[in-house]
Amino acid sequence: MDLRKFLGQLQDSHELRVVENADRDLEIGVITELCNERNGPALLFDHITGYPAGYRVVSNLTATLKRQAMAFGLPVDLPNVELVRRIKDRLVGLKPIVPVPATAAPVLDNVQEGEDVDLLKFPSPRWHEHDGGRYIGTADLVITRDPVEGWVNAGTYRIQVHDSRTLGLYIVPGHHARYMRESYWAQGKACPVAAVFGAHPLVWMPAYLQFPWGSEEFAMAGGLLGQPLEVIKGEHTGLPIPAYSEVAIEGECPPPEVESRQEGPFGEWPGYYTTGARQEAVIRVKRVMYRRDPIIVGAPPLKPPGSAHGHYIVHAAYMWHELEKLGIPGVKGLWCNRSGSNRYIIVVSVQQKYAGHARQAAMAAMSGPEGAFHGRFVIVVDEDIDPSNQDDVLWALATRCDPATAIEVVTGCWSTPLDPIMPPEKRKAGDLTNSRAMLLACRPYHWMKDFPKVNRASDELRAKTLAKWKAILP
Ligand SMILES: Cc1cc2nc3c(=O)[nH]c(=O)nc-3n(C[C@H](O)[C@H](O)[C@H](O)COP(=O)(O)O)c2cc1C
Ligand SMILES: [Mn+2]
Repeated sequence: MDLRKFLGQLQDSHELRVVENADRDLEIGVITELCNERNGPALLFDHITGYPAGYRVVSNLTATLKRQAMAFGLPVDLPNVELVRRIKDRLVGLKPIVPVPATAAPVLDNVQEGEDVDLLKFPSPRWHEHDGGRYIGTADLVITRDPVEGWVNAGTYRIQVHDSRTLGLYIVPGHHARYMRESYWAQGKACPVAAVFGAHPLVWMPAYLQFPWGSEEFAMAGGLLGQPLEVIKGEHTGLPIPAYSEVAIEGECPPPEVESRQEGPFGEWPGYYTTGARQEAVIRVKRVMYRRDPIIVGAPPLKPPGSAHGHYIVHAAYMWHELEKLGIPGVKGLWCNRSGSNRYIIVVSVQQKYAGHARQAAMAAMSGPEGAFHGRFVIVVDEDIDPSNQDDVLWALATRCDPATAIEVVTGCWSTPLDPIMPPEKRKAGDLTNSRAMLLACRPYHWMKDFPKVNRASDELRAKTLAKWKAILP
């Protein structure tokens, strides 16, 4: 599946703007941020200062609900939670389809090996002012094979450009490639790696979803696309590489004692520079492949509620899917609040069917791979609350959540070094956990029937009044 086809669709719908003569140092990043705040179109940067025409960067690709719906081929005017539901339904029925060898491979338009590799020819942006370098990989796919079990993972982990043949790779604890890499290192070997910078949104998507250990993201991409992903076999690594990738590399990640470099600082998804600059492992690049006029897809983290890729919509769908898989009944909606950095504030609406149901939903929402990864608050609301409506959710919290009895805290949960509120001494001790709060902002089940009625006019009365008094209503 081809990113360029999607860009064509965006263009036809006036959802793509070409920007010329921007500088890869900060200008692309800040234009992306400003345009994102204004709910603007996707941005295709061309004629980037100091780079040949055709060496492009695209950002804000699926930043809005509309463009996210377009990526899935869904109607573009669905209400928030309905869009999430439709995406969730795709994930529920997802059948993995294994990749097939490609019949055509545009990624091989240009190939350079060894000394001829020059990663500096790509206009990798320095996205934010205090970033320590330029990042070619923000919306990337990092491909590795488990040396013990043999399956292939694809995950999105940020990649910095150190020099013409060296990249920095940052993977947080708990992510799959980190364990694969450590297995190679334990044998004293370098870990073979391929990476892709620029793919169709549905090819990329599984790489940032928390599929369980052992589940191959490329097969999931095939399921999402409804057809097998076409791949080539990497000459150096034997790893599968999507044939329509815009830019791809192959190389190896040596043990950190052999080589590591300073990575970061980088403006991260919670909206801070938390991890600062550290020594991290590198990728020594052996081969670079790219299409004619390559397009790097960029998804820089933006201070919430900014979201350059709108992936909070897909996270919500996946978390809802996890609740269904666990058999939690009555889930009417799920939303990842944008100000909550996509995953710090998860809101689940539930039609309560039995005592303890709301609490069960809250615990389940924190327990699947997607919901468990670095969260903070889970708020459960009743079915009359739209979880995507912040005012409604805050009203429910204000009026249906008794702090003494309906807030529960769990400690020792899966977090990451990116957590801005992790105390320095805890971080130093290597205790990279955080706590979670469950807020049951729903009517207590055992006296639900006696809970005061809501004083908003009924839908019938509103409709009747509207019809009669339309003229006086603003
Ligand atoms: C735009 C974007 C950037 C990300 N950057 C990183 C990163 O730098 N390091 C990391 O470990 N996870 C990062 N993630 C999260 C992982 O991609 C995500 O948790 C994924 O499920 C990991 O794949 P895995 O489960 O196969 O390890 C990023 C996600 C997105 C959407
Ligand atoms: Mn994985």
